[in-house]
Amino acid sequence: MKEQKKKVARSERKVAETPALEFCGREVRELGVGVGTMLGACFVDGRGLNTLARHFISALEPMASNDGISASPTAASDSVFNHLVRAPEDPILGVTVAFNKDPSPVKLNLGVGAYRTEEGKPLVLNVVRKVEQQLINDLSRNKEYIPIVGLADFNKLSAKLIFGADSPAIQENRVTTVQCLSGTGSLRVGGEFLAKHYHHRTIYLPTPTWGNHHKVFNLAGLSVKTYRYYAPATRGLDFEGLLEDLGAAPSGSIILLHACAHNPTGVDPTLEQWEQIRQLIRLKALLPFFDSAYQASLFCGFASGSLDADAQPVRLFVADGGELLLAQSYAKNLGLYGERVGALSIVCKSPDVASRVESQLKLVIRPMFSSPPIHGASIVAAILKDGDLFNEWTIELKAMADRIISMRQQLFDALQSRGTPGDWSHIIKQIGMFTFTGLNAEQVSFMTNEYHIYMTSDGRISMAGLSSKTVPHLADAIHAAVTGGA
Ligand code: PGU
Repeated sequence: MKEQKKKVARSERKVAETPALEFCGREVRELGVGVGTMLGACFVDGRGLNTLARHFISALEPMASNDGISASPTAASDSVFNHLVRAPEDPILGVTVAFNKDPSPVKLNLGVGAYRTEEGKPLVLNVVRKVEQQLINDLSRNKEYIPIVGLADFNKLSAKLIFGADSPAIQENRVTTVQCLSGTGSLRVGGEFLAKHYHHRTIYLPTPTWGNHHKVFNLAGLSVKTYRYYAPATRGLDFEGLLEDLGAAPSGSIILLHACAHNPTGVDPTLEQWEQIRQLIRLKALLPFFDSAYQASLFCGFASGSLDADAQPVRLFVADGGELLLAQSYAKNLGLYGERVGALSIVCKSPDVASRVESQLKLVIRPMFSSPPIHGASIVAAILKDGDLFNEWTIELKAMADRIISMRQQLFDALQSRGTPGDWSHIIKQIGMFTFTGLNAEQVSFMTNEYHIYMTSDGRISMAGLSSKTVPHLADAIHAAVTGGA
């Protein structure tokens, strides 16, 4: 016992003498012995305790065996990140990186889906500028943290925008809406919520789809599978393939659906096809997860020109009383790309379930970004709340949409007039911001190298990045690419 006390004293001295940042092997080992002995001293001779002490020492062994370890960063000859390989650029956002590096005066960025004016400049909507001014002038506003779920007004109004003011689900308090970081953040929060709380962890994505979907849902903890969507031969919807694949998905699977203006193909089901999809999904108890990044009818080219028209597929699913998730983005329709404004809504069977779902969504959001930003959501809430501002918004939306539609026509005409081989009618048939041209990766890289035209390698071009001035240049490039230039 005496000897044990001496040992304890010795090792305590040793610990005290050990300079905190110089745990070379021996000190670490002795620290282990010391702690083990201390434990032994407290509980007298237990054999289990010797084992515990040995265990403690062996846990420290790998650290101790490397006598060269030093916590001093200056002493390390190599970076601790030296093993990292360079990651590839993002397939979409990386197009802008490459574009920015190109000094050519004729360069054209048709990669990212972001609206540009006829002069090729980014656009801040007048209604947004106006509301921002009002917000700045209102000295009663502050920059306090907002609740974990975001601004209450923003959430309510966002749900109304997509589900309709008279939506039974809203009236019955069966919808929970939480403000998230734009469309991407809303998808991610929804994905993590499902991975944690839903009994089936497989999500089916259309082929093709927005490339980030795969990464978002994988990292959220879901396993990702695909269903057929696009038929390259017809440049249309592979409706048979879609029904077959959804029909074969195990009951309970999550199905990602683009609410409108499918990215990248610009091909949407008709309302009748949507109704068939809905019936199948409900019959098989699949769980729909809508991605609504382009709600602005006008982008989608509906003749009605009403925001409600784009929401019709979603509303079909809400009307049947079933459950669903929906991620909403204000990046494109309000031009708030960098403000990162969006929302996740979950339509539930009852108000009680909706409120429990919301309580769990808070537990997903809190450790992810704690609470969302205030500025962009305040802009959206102000516009959605006020009839006049709302009308101003729809007028500006119409101007953006008209420009995109006119670009489609101009590009189509330019290819016709050059006699470019092939059927290019899909340019005017597809809807939304993008044309899925059918150009292959080789043709795309030819157009980039020879014509300084930047686009994603799948042949998608953002029509919103074109202008009357740049259409001829693009048409020349496509013509050269398909007539053997590439
Ligand atoms: N869902 C779809 C279908 C999208 O196309 C996009 C944006 C998002 C969600 C996410 O948008 P948020 O900005 O997070 O609201 N896709 C664009 C923008 C660039 C990108 O890849 O993020 C695109 O060009 O495909």
